[in-house]
Amino acid sequence: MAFGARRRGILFLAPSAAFLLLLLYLHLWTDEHAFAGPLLSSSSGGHGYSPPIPVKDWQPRPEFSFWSQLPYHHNPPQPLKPLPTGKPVQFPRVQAETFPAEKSGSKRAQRAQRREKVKKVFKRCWDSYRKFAWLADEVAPVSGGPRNTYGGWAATLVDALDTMWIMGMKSEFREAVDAAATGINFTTTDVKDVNVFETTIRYLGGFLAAYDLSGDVRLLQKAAEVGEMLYHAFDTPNHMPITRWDWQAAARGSKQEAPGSVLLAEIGSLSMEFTRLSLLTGEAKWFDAVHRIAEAMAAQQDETALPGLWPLAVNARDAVFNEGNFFPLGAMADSAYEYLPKMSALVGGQLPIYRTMYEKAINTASRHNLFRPMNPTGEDVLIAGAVRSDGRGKVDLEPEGQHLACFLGGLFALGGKLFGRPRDLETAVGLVNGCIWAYKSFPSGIMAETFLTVPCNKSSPDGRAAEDPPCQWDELAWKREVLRLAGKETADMDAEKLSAAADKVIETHRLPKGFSRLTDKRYILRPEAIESVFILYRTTGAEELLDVAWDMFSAIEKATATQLANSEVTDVTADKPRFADSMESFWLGETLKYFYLIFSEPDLISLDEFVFNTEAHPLRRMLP
Ligand code: DMJ
Repeated sequence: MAFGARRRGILFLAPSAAFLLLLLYLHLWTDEHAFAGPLLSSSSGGHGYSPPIPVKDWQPRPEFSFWSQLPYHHNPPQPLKPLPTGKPVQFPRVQAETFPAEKSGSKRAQRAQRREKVKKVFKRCWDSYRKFAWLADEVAPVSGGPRNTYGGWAATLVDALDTMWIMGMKSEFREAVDAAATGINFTTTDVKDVNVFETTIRYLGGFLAAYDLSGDVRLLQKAAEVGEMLYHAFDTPNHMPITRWDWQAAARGSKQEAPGSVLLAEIGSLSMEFTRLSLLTGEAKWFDAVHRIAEAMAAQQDETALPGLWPLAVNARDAVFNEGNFFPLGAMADSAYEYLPKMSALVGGQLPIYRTMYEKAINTASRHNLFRPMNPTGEDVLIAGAVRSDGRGKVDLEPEGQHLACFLGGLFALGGKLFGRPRDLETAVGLVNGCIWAYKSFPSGIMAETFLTVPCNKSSPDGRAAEDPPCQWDELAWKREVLRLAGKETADMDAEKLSAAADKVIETHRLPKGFSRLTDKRYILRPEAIESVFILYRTTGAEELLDVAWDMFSAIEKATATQLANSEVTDVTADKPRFADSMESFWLGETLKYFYLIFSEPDLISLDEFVFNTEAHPLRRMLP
């Protein structure tokens, strides 16, 4: 593997700068661990980041070289698509100009205290992982054992690396990097099928971000090892990936073909990590692989049954992205949309198709998927639902809310800033308020995984223009919907009977007002709500969001803390929710990171320097 392109770039620098860089480079390379910590100016976190360091030609450690030596059935296409290494454009500023809370000493002190509490929770979980599940994917937070859920390559360790760096846990970080460098082996696994998307966002994204922050070349080496492995999932006749990949068959050298049905999110959100890996190594094959997917999506975006959006399931075998009638924005579709503006930010606007795709998608989603849920206090909030379209004008909204879909508020805020779309910023506020409303509606203070609501009539594209009819609470309409969804006949009932019958269902299922059915009552330590609150805070500076975040954190900690760590809970309507003995790696990789960052100085991981992948791993943006 040649990393030569980046090294040659040094020759064009002014001689003195080149000499300094050379010294630095030699220093790092001769250091046994090549740890670049001293390059960073802050002791408390990751301020004062240095640019990525050019990397010596990379050879895998002999014991990890399997994937880089395994022959392809279908050689990488020639010519490869050229890397976007031109001049980045100047995007508008993403972060707010001012953060009023920062002007008050007491508020700064309060957020610093809150941040320490978040760190304490992180540290407790990390210590348990270290003690009971070192190098396993997860620690079971109640029973305490190790658990392998993502290939057995230490998912929690890799997902948590950059969080530790950001939290200033440098010795834990070093220990984890030492362990990763020698102890994580992507040439072996016990699982049959590997999820290419999860491996990309957690492992590849985790290593790349930890490298972007620390400059430790061993992390880039691990990222390239993951990249070498994953590239074999693209070794198909049309170079489209196999997203649920028979790893064992591929390792035996079997021929493979991409499946006829894959999830949109799983094929559409590999782009940021593969592109960053290519940019950091100078090796174009990873970028080529994902940019082909983006070009196919762009070519078919206007020809779907809901032009602008892609159906939930697409055909990778024939590269068909426009057949299907179901168009959600949450589970299984989400990050395909998330990566469109983020790719644009990552490559400094050099690949216009990402912005074009984003704007088309968001226009359609605003018109058809977003709606105002009827709620007792008349709060002006938005929820992102799913849509079925027959392609001939019949478009039906499924008014389901999902914790996963809460990422959209942050996305609208980011896209609104990057591309100068002020109306999207208003929509972002509505969407974030929708998730806050849902959190506040449940007795535990935490929103359920999925639920149904009653939509208000909407007359404007995103259901919240000034001319929209007021969304008035109609208790009987809500109760009627509760009974309908519970499968009860209401035609012959008068209002009193209907109300009494509904009350029984409401009591049995502990339905908060405005929620017509709880389709999944769990909370699995997901990040999306705090993610969007964090992004909205960084983009607007609105200080009330700090208290919102603290209420969320306190509720989550109260409901999920176990003796060892934090656990998924089975029912957020319960007074004391039961533990499910699971702590996914995103709790340390995402959720606690966003909580920590919102209570940090606003320039720690500035959105004008970094862009988060969907697993909250901050990747360095190309800047002019
Ligand atoms: C994470 O792995 C990522 O955020 C992904 O995009 C969605 N699911 C989880 C967290 O909920």
